[in-house]
Amino acid sequence: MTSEKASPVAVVMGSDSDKEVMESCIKQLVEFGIEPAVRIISAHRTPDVAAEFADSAAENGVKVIIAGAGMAAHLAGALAARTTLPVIGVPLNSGAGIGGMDALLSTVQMPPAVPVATVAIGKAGAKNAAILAVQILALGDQELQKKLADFKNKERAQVIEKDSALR
Ligand code: RP5
Repeated sequence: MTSEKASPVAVVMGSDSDKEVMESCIKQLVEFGIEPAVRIISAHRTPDVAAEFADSAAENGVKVIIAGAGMAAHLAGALAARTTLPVIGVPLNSGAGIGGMDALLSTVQMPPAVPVATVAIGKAGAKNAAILAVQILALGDQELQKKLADFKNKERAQVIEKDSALR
């Protein structure tokens, strides 16, 4: 993992206990050739750092922010409140016994004017957050568009292969 590095994608998580799940996001970005800047920042425990990070993200070259957090997950929203960069929120299952529904609702239910593009709970969402970030960056990057097309074709081929194996 890297930190404080100029990268078009920043992956922020609320705690080091989120690291294992958010690794799926980081790994997927790296597969697309993007080494993200990775930070642990808590909307509740380090709100000053969250504000400073959001305020300076655009000038630091960040184009998309991915924020993963569990429980009353305000991280993505708190960052989105202070930047015009797109923010993708990954709700995490903190193990509080409600399967991540707490984080899902906290992340997705943003008020009008402050959107957070919320993906699924946990690893699947973390992976999709990376793909969505790449899709956003690919709007202005033909090389990334090609990588995305190859990725989708590979996914398609795998399903066809599994279907053939089953038949
Ligand atoms: C959230 O609370 C974090 O994102 C994490 O998912 C959860 C629990 O944090 P720890 O108590 O494990 O640091 O802020």
